[in-house]
Amino acid sequence: MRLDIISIFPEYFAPLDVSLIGKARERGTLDVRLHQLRDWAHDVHRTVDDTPYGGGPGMVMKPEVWGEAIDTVIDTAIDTGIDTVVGSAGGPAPRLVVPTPSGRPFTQELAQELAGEPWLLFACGRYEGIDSRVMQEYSGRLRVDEVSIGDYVLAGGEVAVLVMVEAVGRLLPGVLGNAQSAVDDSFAPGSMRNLVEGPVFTKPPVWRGHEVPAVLLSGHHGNVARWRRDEAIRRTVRNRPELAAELDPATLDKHDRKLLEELSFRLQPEDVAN
Ligand code: 6GU
Repeated sequence: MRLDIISIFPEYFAPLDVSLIGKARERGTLDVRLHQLRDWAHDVHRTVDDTPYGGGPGMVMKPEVWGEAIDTVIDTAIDTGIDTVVGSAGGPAPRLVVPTPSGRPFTQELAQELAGEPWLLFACGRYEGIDSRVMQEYSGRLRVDEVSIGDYVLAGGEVAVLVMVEAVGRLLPGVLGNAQSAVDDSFAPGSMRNLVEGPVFTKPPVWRGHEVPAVLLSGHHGNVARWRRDEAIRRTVRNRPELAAELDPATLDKHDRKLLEELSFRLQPEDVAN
């Protein structure tokens, strides 16, 4: 997968040199290219922002600089060896991802979808954001997604892009040492869907008087699986009641229902078609 990132702070992405993502880059699974947005500003101060039309606080990123930057990156398509996506000029084109607190939520589902793309281009806004005509312009030529990583406001998109690149990168074939790790994830599709993961333990069996739950030492795989699911349900009810409310009754057995009852958790009545 090729990843281009345009930012006024490319040094924010130093963490991409280390750990799983760093290894994936060394192996060539990930081709990450960082770009300094100011390289496409033409005045002596390399200005990338201006005051907002209509007034208000803060500054807005100028469309011309972004346009030149994105065009230049798109035009490097020839050296990607990508032939699965086709841009308007007939060549390969990236999917454009614009981090913004007003975007669609970044979820494990979106991470999975992005992991299937051959080429992503992240455009990191700062200040009050990028002039909206930039997204309008490229929507005509590329798939464009404005994406938020949560309901809080960051000073810029850089950290959000680090989050997305790590979430997407670990899903690429061969990036995780253990392929099952991604299958077991909280929020991964499957039987544990909509449940967060329960607690985990390793040796020693007793630490500062705290014992590892006996069932995990029992070697009884069925009981272990049952216990893990119970703990996942307890945690989901306690920490993520809004997720628990979405549990599909068809995915719950008698034991699950009894546990939810003990936790005084009421399942939502099934939506009835009208
Ligand atoms: Cl993607 N960007 C910024 N600046 N703030 C955010 C965000 C993104 N997601 C949540 N807050």
